[in-house]
Amino acid sequence: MALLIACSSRAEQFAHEIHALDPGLDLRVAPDVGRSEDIDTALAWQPPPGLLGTLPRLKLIVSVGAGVDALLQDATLPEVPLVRFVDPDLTGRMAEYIALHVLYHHRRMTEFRELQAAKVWKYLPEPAAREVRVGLMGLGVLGKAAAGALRPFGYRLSGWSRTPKAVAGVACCSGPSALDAFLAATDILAVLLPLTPETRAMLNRGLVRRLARSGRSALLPGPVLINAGRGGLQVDADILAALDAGELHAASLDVFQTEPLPAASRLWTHPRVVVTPHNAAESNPAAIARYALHQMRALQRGEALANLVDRSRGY
Ligand code: NDP
Ligand code: OXD
Repeated sequence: MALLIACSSRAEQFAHEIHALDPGLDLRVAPDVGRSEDIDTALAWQPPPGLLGTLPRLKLIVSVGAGVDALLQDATLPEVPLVRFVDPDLTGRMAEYIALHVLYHHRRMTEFRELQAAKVWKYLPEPAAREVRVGLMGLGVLGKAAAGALRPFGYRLSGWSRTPKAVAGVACCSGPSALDAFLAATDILAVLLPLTPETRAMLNRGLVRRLARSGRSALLPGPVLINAGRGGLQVDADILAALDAGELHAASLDVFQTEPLPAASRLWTHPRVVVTPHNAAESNPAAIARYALHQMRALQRGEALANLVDRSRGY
């Protein structure tokens, strides 16, 4: 029984960590697959297309990412159980990222940075956190953790998901019919949705126009978008057009339609955009190693697998 690491980056790091935990394990690193019949588990992140489909005894795929959209795009991906990465280290990092960027925009840091560059000493009105409406798109593992990180500040939290949810301190709603009301009551939109056929290109100009622009939080100059889900959720050109038209005040984007973000993209230089390199919540190699071995052993003992992906839903 062998474990194959099929990852486009950090494969040697994962191998090092797994070997440290289980030196006796038959561990292979793609492209050195060896006898393909030996492999029952694959740890995967952007594996070479088609590779996993050539493993005749593969029984489990462990995704290095929490999001599995890229894996599911491979039509040759074997129909074996696929588990995604869910881990307190990753969850904590994402909660930090969302809290950091909500605070950044609530406290009008975009404008303070501009004022600093111009050496202008100027006060700007800032609403209290209790007046700012933060809408979380996606109330899964990461959306709930983000809510937990934001709650102590007193923000008015709401959340939108596919199916009904109950999250302490969050006004929850679900499904397409609830989306308009959710957006209309959102000043800062934080997106933690998976990329699926239903969610692709959702963050477009039409959606931005449905965000709140007035009311108790009119002290904020306009709506803000934070996207740490997937780049395919957003239409980069629409975000830029909405920013230029003043329909969107600012954005923090960790993910992009094309990654790395091409040098020619105006998102790099737009004064109201914060760009981060898809690092909102990186998977920690030691945690990945523990997780992959835990899932592999559960499989071998015939135990239930945690965090199974529902392929029909796409997440
Ligand atoms: P989960 O599967 O736990 O949660 C996904 C949430 O999205 C659920 O609440 C789900 O609804 C909701 N959802 C899915 N489809 C729809 C839809 N059509 N309409 C409304 N809501 C929908 O995922 P995680 O929270 O663990 O991760 C979310 C995403 O974050 C990942 O898929 C990945 O793309 C991204 N990510 C990004 C990282 C980064 O560094 N930028 C790092 C890690 C993850 P329901 O609860 O009803 O199922
Ligand atoms: C993930 C990611 O899905 O890092 O875990 O994007």
